[in-house]
Formats: sequence, C-alpha cells, structure tokens
Amino acid sequence: MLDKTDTEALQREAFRRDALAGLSKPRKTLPARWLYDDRGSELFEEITKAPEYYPTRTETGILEDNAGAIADLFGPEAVILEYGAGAGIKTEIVLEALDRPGLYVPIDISGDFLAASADRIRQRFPDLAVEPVTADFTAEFDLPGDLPEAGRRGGFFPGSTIGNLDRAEALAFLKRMRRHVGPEGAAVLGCDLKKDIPTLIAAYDDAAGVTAAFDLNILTRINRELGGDVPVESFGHEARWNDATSAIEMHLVAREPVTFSVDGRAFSMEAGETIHTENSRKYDVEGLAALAEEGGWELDRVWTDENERFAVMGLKVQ
Ligand code: AVI
Repeated sequence: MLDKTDTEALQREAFRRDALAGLSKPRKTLPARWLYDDRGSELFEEITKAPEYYPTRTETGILEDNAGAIADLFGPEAVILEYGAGAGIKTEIVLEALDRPGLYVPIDISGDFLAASADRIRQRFPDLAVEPVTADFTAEFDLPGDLPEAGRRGGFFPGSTIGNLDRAEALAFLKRMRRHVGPEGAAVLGCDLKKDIPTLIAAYDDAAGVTAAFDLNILTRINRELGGDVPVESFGHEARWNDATSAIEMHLVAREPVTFSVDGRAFSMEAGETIHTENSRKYDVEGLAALAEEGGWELDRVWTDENERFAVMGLKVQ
C-alpha cells in the first residue's frame, strides 16, 4: 500500500510529465485534472456558487424535485457507487431518498478528499455503511472483491463531469461503470446541455473572476511544484465555444510575449498565444443517450429543469 508521501511524489512526477509534454506542443495544453490542487478545489467550490454558473444549482434542483423517482430506479437496499466523491448536497439528496440504502461507495483519486467526504456522509447517515475506494475513475480499475452484496448496484455520476472527458474517455467510462454495476445495475448521470453560446461563455468566465482565478491557479501550481517561473500576471483567462467539438474551452492567453522555464526547460509564447486547459462538452439528450447505448446502457428516464439547461439521465443496463 502506498503512503501519502509516495502518492504525492507519484502525482508530482505525473504533473511534471504532463506539463512538460503539454507546453512542448505547437498548441500548448495542460490537462484539466491538474487544475484541482487544494486552492483549485476551493475555487471550484466558489465557481459552483457564482450567479453565472447555473449547472450546480440546476442539477441540485432536478435531483430534489425527482428524488423519489431516482430512488425507485435504484430500488431498495441499493449499493451506490459515486464516481468522484464530494458532490456534497447532491449525494445527500439521493441517499436521503433511497429505500434502506445498502452501502455507499465513494470513489476518488484524492485520498484526503475521499476520507473527508466519507466522514461527512457517515455523520449525516450514521446507519449507512460507507466504503470509500481510492481510484482514478477515468482509468480502468476494479472494485474491491469483498463489497457487501445488498440490492441493485447503482452508479451515480453527477456534476456533468462526463463533459470533461473526450468521446473515447466518456465511452470507456460508461463501459467501466456498466461492468461495475453488473447485469441488474442502474445509473444516474448528470449532464449539462447545449444551449445559447452567451449563457455558456458567461458560466465559464464569470464577472467576479472566480473562473479566471481557477484557471490561472494552474500556472501558480506549476511555479510552486515544478520549479517554474511562469509570469502569471502576463496571462488572462478566456472561455471559447468550439462548435466542432461542442465544448466550452478554457484558455490561458499570453497578453504579451513571454519566456519562462519549468523544471529547467525553457518555453516562449507570443502575445495572443494560448494554453488550452479544459474542455467542457455539452450534449443533447439524444447524443448522450446514443453514447450511453454504445456503452451498454439504455435510457430509462430523463429529468430536466424547466429551461432544459441540464439533464439528469436514469440509465439501466441493456
Ligand atoms: C467539474 N466540471 C464539470 C466543471 C465544468 O463545468 O466543466 C469544471 C469547471 N471548469 C470551469 N468551471 C467549471
């Protein structure tokens, strides 16, 4: 078993490799997973409260309004597998509605984060068995073989995190979750829907600058963890719509010509050149249902809000 220091060293090495590879490309990129250090996670929490960032409150409203139907889909004594622990209130809404839930299994790569959210759920639901699993849910992994069996297994993947995966990753994820829940399984998937571009741009470039701070923080992290000297103040944040990929992209734009080094390697950028840090794909229900079908699922129910901004999809194994 790896201890915390080993895990941190492995993470740092993976960050170093990803950052050097991404910054060496003709079109510079940094993988979005590195946005979430402690400060990044705090800033993401703040984003979810920004007036322009409608997904979190819209999805929460949909879950509240349809908690009974969601509980019916999962059935009695369900074993809930949550991919990415820490959806907080959204998890509580679902667990609260379930008929005698059998077990809650939060799955997250960050052991600290996982332990904190497992503790919170244990306090809130003292009679519920909680068995956290430390794993990167975007890569292949097996669940522990000794998970207690109870009712149906149900995957829970809220937050539209599926939108941060590319098509191949999203399909692989859907197949993985299908394998984890077994032949009788079900799933509830939250997904942000395609909509007018100004609403999307505002959600990813809020007036108070929280999303900008979240995006820029990855440069501060590079400087701190990888011995970089990136002039963070020379960069700005931009949200762009890419019609071909149906995604909002976050970019860090050099405002002037810059040179910097990371881990002893020199980089330069022209004014206006960008580092692409995140994709947030937007689906329509038909498109996501088709992808889910390819992943071994069938669409059972769709719950949405009155403006059809966000969809919560109820899936059953084919
Ligand atoms: C975590 N994920 C679903 C967020 C999203 O909307 O794609 C991340 C985010 N990036 C900027 N704002 C929010």
